[in-house]
Amino acid sequence: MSLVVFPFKEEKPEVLLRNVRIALAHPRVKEVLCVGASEDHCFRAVSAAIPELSREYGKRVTVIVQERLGELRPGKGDGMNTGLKYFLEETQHARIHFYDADIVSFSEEWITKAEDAADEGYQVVRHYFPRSSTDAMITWMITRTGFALLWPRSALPWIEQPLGGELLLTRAAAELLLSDPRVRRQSDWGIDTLYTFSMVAHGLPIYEIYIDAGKLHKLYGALTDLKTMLIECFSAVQGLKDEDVPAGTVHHFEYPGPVRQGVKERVGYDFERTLWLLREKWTDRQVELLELFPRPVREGMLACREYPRFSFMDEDAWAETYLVLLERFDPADADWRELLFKLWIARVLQYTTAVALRGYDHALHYLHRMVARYVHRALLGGSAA
Ligand SMILES: Nc1nc2c(ncn2[C@@H]2O[C@H](COP(=O)(O)OP(=O)(O)OP(=O)(O)O)[C@@H](O)[C@H]2O)c(=O)[nH]1
Ligand SMILES: [Mg+2]
Repeated sequence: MSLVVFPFKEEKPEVLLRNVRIALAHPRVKEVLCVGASEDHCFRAVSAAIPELSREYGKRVTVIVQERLGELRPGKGDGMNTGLKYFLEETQHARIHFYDADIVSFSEEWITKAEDAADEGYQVVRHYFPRSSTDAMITWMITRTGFALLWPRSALPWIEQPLGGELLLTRAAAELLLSDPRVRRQSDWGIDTLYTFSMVAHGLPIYEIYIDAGKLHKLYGALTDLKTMLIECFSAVQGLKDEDVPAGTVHHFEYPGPVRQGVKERVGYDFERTLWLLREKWTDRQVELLELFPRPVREGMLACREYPRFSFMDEDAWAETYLVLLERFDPADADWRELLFKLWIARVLQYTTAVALRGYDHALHYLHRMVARYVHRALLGGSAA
């Protein structure tokens, strides 16, 4: 039997409660836990609804505030780790599922598919979804790029959606993750990176299941939200750069189905607003930091102060930029944070205009090949043709 956990922060209670009901109705689910960032409006609404839900389904439903377990900004990481800790210390269930609370396309199928794969003996089951070619720019340009450059022989670069928050763990896998100090300290947005890293570093067999319906959820608000996420996701990779990851993890994935037109046509971000971020918030210190980067990157970025530029930030320029960032980036320094944000924006805009504009199929093929070329580069130097 399984526990389903929803970490949440300021979500719409009706969306979360709908998802709680779907989980409670599933025959494999014995208990549902909601872990709130604080006692916010959503927390109070869910707490009030629990006694009735519990009666209706005859199953235990609990809502708790996350514990302070980590060392970085208290965020989603503390939420997920609180869920893991509850699972291991307060229950005897065999498996734990995590799902984001804001998903409006959640269904029984998500739980069933994960349980089926776990029945086959996989210790970790991860959900992955069709995404538009301009979505997931942190995943592709930060996480998968970093995994390929740093651990080219491991399974890490090949995980489809390493930042996905939808996954199943067996009890043994949960124990390994929570006892990994690198996981426990990661209280912020870096938690997804750390779960993925730790499961591969521990050699756990992984199955990625494909959810055709897609993950429809709350859209990004201000770009500042994304900025924090970007910085925390990059810092998470950077903090691991000297760690070893063995090759040889069992990693299987379900072949994706045809992608619906709506997903293919979705534009992931506001191009015009993003363009102007390249011109903003420059300081003398950022200009100085640019000295550390290869000439085309330095000169291109300097020119952005006058007029947004990005065509210089192609795949190879980004790899070289990324390697400098891995050595020198300082998350405690506001100028470094702003510079990382702008460098990444240049990369995303270059990719959008040079690749994504050519169409969905071309773009997705490109992104997968890009990761493969980074793996090749890390193993053999230079870039593969
Ligand atoms: N407990 C807890 N949950 C959080 C916190 N921050 C975010 N969450 C939840 O984590 C889940 C993912 O957060 P989102 O803001 O939806 O992240 P996203 O931008 O959709 O990320 P992707 O799904 O990877 O695209 C949601 O259920 C949030 O409510 C936090 O500080 N504590
Ligand atoms: Mg979301």
